[in-house]
Amino acid sequence: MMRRIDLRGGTTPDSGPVDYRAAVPRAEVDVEAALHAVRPICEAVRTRGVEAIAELSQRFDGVAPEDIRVPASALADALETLDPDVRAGLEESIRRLRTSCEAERERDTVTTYGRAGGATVTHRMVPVGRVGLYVPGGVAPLVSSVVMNVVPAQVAGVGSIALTSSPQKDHGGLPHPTILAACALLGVEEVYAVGGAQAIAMFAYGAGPCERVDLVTGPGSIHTVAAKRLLKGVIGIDSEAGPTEIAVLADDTADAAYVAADLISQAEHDVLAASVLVTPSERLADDVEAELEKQVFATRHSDRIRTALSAVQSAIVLVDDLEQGLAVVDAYAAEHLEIQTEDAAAWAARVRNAGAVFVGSFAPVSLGDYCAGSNHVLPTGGCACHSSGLSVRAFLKSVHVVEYDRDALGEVADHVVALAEAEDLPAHGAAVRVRLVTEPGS
Ligand code: HSO
Ligand code: ZN
Repeated sequence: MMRRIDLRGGTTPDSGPVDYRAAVPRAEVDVEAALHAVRPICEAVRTRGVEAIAELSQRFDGVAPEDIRVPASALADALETLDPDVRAGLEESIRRLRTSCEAERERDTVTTYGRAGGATVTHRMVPVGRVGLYVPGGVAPLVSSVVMNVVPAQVAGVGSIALTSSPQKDHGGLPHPTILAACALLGVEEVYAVGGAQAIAMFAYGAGPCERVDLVTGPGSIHTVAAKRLLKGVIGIDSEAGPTEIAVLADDTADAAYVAADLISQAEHDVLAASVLVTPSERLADDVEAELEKQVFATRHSDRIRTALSAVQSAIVLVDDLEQGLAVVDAYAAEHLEIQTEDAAAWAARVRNAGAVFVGSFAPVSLGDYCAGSNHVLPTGGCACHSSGLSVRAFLKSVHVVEYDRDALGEVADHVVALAEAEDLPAHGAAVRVRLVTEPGS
């Protein structure tokens, strides 16, 4: 079902560095074409607000609610009728994520300078004022994404949180009731029934009852990704989240049934999802193939999964050893990386590029999708080499606060003047000198 890429024997001492990133291709995601499509949508929302949103919702979702703001009664009703097992799962997910977010929240830092300590620079951490959170509601209502977006924003101390998800025809033009219930559980009261690029534009420009936001986060379709890219600058955005990816680095000690189950779990999301196994063990590769056949046959979304696993972005990559395997997965920079090897923790400690690393046999990606305590909004498409998953930090910014007294300023004055002269900006130096030529108040 999965094609094989054989990289064995590819690293002789003088063959030079191998471009492993190119060796494992990714799905073709044409953001340029999507940019072209979303430009007029964003412009329509900017100029015509809710009227344009209604037309677009009708066109793309087949339904346009009378009012884009979800009424409080609908949130309360959704929580009331929520399946108790789902409620218990959400509560555990919230509890675990909140605990790790609280531990992670950065504190202010204060650095002191000067012989008498009369100078300080403080990095004061300030939450973003207002955020717009996007939760996909299309193919599957990703209720867990409500938790993953809201909890870090709340722990950061964001004062104003709005959330949006596409209107559902089957639910009277409201977002999926489980999504509404999760909002109610988390105390999010400002919820909109708007999806796609028009939702991102609504957040960026404001429309009807929705005031503009400072920052938009959350995963979404290619159209929401394109809209975020287009409107970056008008709003801040988190890293782009495209089709989901799992890479597994495994050796002979791995259980083929576990590896296959995990490759399947992420392929379940999307025909564009990528599942990649990197292993030095041909025996494991064969066993995983056999397990895939068995397990895919028995699962509900087997068509979608089979398509994703046999597509160009999924592969079993054979390597000489785990050292080469590590180089491959590091170059690939997967959204999710599982290490199922002997000494898994030691290999995991050497990984530099991955959205999240899952260590050993009992930490599958689907644990992280819901209840590990980590966040599942993670960089895809190789962006893990420069970006991080969603966290409290995404909702905080720092303000640098500079406090110097006269003596402390005097200690550094000559340096400021010299640097200002070097830039031919003497007035900069003068603004320091003027404070030091005479005693204060004389
Ligand atoms: N694996 C997805 C998140 C998700 N899975 C939500 C299930 N629900 C991207 O990290
Ligand atoms: Zn998932």
